[in-house]
Amino acid sequence: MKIAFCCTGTRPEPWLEGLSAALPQAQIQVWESGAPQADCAVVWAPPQQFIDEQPGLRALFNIGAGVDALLRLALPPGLAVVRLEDAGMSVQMAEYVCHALVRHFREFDAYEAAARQGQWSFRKPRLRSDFPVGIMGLGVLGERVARAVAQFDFPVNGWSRSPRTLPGVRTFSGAEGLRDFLAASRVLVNLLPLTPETDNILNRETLGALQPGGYVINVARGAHLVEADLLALLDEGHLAGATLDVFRTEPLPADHPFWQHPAITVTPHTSARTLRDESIAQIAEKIARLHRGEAVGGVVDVARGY
Ligand code: NDP
Ligand code: OXD
Repeated sequence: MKIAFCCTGTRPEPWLEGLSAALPQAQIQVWESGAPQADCAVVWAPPQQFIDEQPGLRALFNIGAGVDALLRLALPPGLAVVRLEDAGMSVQMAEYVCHALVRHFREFDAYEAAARQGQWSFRKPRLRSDFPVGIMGLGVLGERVARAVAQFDFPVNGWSRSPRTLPGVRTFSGAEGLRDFLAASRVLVNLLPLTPETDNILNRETLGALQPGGYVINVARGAHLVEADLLALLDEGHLAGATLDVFRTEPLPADHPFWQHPAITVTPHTSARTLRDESIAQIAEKIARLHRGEAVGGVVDVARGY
């Protein structure tokens, strides 16, 4: 079995070492133009040239959960695209979202500022029933986040494409359920895949439909958010703030207004990192299954976009 490794921005050596240890019978090589044909590939944002020069590939194993960058390429029909399923990301996402939510709800920023002034001053406790949390996307990551948020006794709403049932979560689905989902939510967590249907989905209309004093936590993709609409709704006071981990342009340009905005917290696409050992174990297991002719999980529906 021949495996090509083509991951932009990733140091290949530890991946090759880990994959070789997990799949001792495989030949694994970093792809370069003119390399021999491989049976499958481990990829992150590969160039179109890689796809074009490797027509014999049966499967692409993406070292991330989101496949939007991969699906922008012209892929031959029949080439399976397999994404990471959790692989240690859901717990990271749960802690990131709970941290952002609790920091906002408990006004820890204000306490921190007061402490810097040497002030021992209490703030009036807020009711968690006044902060219903809406989670867009109830997949591998969204479901884990919904469960974690529910543990803190916040009311939790969830929105997905198809109807879902989750204990402790009020669920909504489809375009027809979106308006009611938003109206029932004050804190909005985005964990949708980026697809033609979800591009620009966080805009004036949808964010404006949140309860007053809304708070946005975007941990999915920058292209979900219409940045000017977020800024306008913050200026108008409809939204109270945002924690943003993903951006249309990454790294976020130095002169971008988000950096200095007092109500926006910026992190550098770090809410759930790809963990190498967990990812290698998952991908190696799937490659072995595929080689034995068995079914694997996480195969992307290319037409649907996730
Ligand atoms: P999944 O594919 O497991 O879940 C996607 C969820 O979104 C499903 O519940 C799906 O609905 C729902 N959904 C998709 N399209 C629509 C739509 N048009 N309307 C309503 N709901 C929709 O993905 P993951 O949970 O694994 O990952 C989600 C995203 O998180 C990734 O695509 C990636 O962009 C982002 N991500 C960000 C990271 C970061 O560090 N910032 C790290 C990892 C991922 P249904 O259940 O009906 O299929
Ligand atoms: C992912 C990511 O999709 O890191 O896995 O954003």
